Amino acid sequence: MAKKVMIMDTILRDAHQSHAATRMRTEQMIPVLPQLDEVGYYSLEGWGGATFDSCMRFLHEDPWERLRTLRKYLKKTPIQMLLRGQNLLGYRNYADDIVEKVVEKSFENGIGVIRVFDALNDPRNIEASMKAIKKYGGQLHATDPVRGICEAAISYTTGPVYDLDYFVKLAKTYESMGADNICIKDMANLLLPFQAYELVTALKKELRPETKLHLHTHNTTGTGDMVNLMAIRAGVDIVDTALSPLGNGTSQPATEPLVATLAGTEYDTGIDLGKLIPIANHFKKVAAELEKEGSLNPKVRQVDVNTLIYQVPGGMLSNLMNQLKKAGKEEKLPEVLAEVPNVRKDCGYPPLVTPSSQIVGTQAVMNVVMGERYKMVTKETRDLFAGKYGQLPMPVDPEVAAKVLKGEKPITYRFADDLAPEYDKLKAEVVEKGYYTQEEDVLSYASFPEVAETFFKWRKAQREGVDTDLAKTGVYPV
Ligand SMILES: [Mn+2]
Repeated sequence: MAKKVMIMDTILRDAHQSHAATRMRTEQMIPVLPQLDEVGYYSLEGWGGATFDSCMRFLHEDPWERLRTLRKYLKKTPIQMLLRGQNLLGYRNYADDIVEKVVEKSFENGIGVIRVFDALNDPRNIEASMKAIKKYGGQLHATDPVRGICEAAISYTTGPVYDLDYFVKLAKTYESMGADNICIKDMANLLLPFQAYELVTALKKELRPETKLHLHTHNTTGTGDMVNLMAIRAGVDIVDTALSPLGNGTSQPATEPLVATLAGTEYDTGIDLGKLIPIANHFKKVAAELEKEGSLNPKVRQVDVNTLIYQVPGGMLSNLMNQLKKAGKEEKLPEVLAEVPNVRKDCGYPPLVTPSSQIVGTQAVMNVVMGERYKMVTKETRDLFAGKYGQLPMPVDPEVAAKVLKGEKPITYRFADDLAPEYDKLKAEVVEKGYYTQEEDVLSYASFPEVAETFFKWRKAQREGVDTDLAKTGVYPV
C-alpha cells in the first residue's frame, strides 16, 4: 500500500536555532515564503523554541509580529511551533492563566500546529497546555482542517527505564489526553537507526490509526538520514528535515536528499525537487550572511561522534569541558564522564535535555572536583530532587536524596498548582510602564521581563521618535 511520507521543514526555526543561534531575521525569510508555501510540506516550523527570546533580545523584532508576517505569506502550509509545556516560551514555570493565553494568542496570530513537550516526560507538565490547545485549536480546526493540531512530543532518551513499553505507555497517555499527533523528539540525536525502526513499529502498532506519528531528530552524530529512513520504512507519517544550506550537522538532516531518495517509491513525498532548488539558493545566501556576521560557525556542519561514544548529548559534553576548564581541572574529564550516569541514576534517570542535562552535568562536575559526592549541591539539583521540575521517571536514591534535600520535603503535586494567576498583575505592570500596545505584549513580558522591557522601550522610541529616558528632560529624536 502506498504510504506518502510528509515533511516538516525546520528552516524557519530549528535549522537556524541549531546552526546560527536563532539569528535569522524575518526579512531574510520573506522573499521565499510564497515559494515555501507551494512546496507541499506537512508544516513549516517557524516559531517557538528560542525564536521568541531571540527576536526581542537580539533582532529588535516583535515575535508576534513575525508570526503574523509568516501567516500573511503562508496561506496553505500550517506554521508549526514548539512549546515547552508549563515553561511555554521561557524557562520558568508559568501559572495556568498565562499558559492558556499564550496558546490562545498563538493560534489567533497564525499558528497551525503546536508541538508541546516536557523535558522529564511528566504528563502533568503538558496537561494545561494540551487543554488550551484542544480548546482554541479545536475551534480553529472546525473551520480550517489543516490547522488547530495538537502534537504531544516525547523527549527521547536512553537508559534502563526507556524501553519500548515506556515510550508506548507515554504515547498512549498523550493520545488519551487528546493529542492528534505524537512526536518522538530526539533533540540530542541519541536515537539510532535500528532502534528507530523498532520504536516506530511499536508505536504505530499501539496508537490509533488516525494518530499521526512524527519524528524529530538531528544529524549531530551523522545518523540522522538513516534514522529517518528506517523510521519511514517502519511507517512513520511525518519526519523533520531542513533545507540543505542550514541542514545536517547539529541541525536536521537535509530535505533535498530525502525527497530524492523517496521519489518514485511507495513513500514518495510528492515534493518536486525542482521547487526546492531556488529556495535553497536563497537560504545559501542567508547562511553566508549569518556566517559573515558571526552567528554561524561552520563547525556546526561537521559530524560529532562524541554522543555515540559517551552517550551524553553534544552540547552537554562541551559544557562539562568548559566547567572543568574554569576550575582548572581539565584532566578530570574521564572521571566526570563516569560520574554523569551515576548522578543521573541517583536522581531517577531524567532524560538528558535542557534543563536536566545542565543540572546533572554540573552536579557531576561538583562531585568530582570537590572529591566528595554531593558535598556541594546546586539549587537546581535540590529542586530536581524536591520534585519541582516534575516527577522523575524512576525513584531517586534515598541516601543521596537525604543529603541533597537536608530535610526539605519533596512535593508530589504539580509545581504549577502552587502558582496564583498572574496575567492581570503582569498586564497592570506593562500598562503602568507605558508599553502596552496589545495583549501579546503581556505574554512577551511574562516570558522575558527584562528583555521585553528593553525591546518595548526601543519600539516606543522607533514609533514616537523619542527616547523615553531622554524624554524626561527634553525631547530628542533617535
Ligand atoms: Mn530540535
